[in-house]
Amino acid sequence: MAMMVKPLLFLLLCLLLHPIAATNDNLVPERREVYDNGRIIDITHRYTPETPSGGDPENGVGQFLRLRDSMKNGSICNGSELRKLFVHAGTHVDAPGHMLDIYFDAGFDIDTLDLGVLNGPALLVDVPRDKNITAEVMQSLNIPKGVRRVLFRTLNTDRKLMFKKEFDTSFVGFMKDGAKWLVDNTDIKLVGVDYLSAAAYDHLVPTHLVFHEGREVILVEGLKLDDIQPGIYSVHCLPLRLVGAEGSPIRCILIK
Ligand SMILES: *C1O[C@H](CO)[C@@H](O)[C@H](O)[C@H]1NC(C)=O
Ligand SMILES: *[C@@H]1O[C@H](CO)[C@@H](O)[C@H](O)[C@H]1NC(C)=O
Ligand SMILES: *[C@@H]1O[C@H](CO)[C@@H](O)[C@H](O)[C@H]1NC(C)=O
Repeated sequence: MAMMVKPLLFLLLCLLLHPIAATNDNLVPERREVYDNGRIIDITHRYTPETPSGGDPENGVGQFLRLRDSMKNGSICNGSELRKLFVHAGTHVDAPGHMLDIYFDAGFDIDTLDLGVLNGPALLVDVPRDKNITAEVMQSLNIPKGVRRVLFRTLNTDRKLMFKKEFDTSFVGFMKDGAKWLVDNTDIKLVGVDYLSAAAYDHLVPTHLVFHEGREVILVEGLKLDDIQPGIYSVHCLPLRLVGAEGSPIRCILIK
């Protein structure tokens, strides 16, 4: 017994005296989906070379990160650079200029998005799995007036489309009449969806136009909504302040 205690004490002493050595023994970073015992849920997908992108349909975003300065090569620090990241890849947000050139030219870029809309109480709902989001589907969801932020979970989540690097055009999204119904009949200003586009592929442009025309609705796309109970949360989304860009990667979390 005593023979075991001594080395243990020694080890403990070493750990106390050499905090850096101590952390070096345990160099396995933790990657999490939830924080603080589940109170904070990360609804952002990781950005990796395999992250799907409508701009690079076959191959995902590819090698968008590069180690420009490397300590292994004598630099005083490691320094990575972002090289080529389509701003509508992975979890991202659209600005009104995405499909309305007049708004692009006028400067309605990511930096002008209302953080008040991107942050606040939000409802996570399940959409019937056998349809795209039409006016009829929107009506059937019975989203109460006054609800300003809704995250729509669809078949895309079940199909794990965001985990596949190839862009899949058969994803579920809003049909033009669904978007119009939402704009005309609800108070929803933040529309969150679980694939790269809020608009179904067949209605890509007309649906985006309906959403973006009024410059009030913000589309957050490519959210990670797996394994979360439907209901009310507090959503917090922060895009990068990309001046001149009509899209941006965005970090979104839900708080219970
Ligand atoms: C960056 O720096 C750390 C510390 O020296 C080193 O362990 C790591 O391997 C470096 N990364 C690369 C890719 O050079
Ligand atoms: C270090 O430099 C060599 C030679 O220029 C290069 O081949 C290698 O990729 C560099 N490594 C890193 C991590 O930058
Ligand atoms: C939704 O629309 C897309 C075309 O935009 C289609 O490929 C897909 O099958 C539709 N999904 C459902 C569930 O109806």
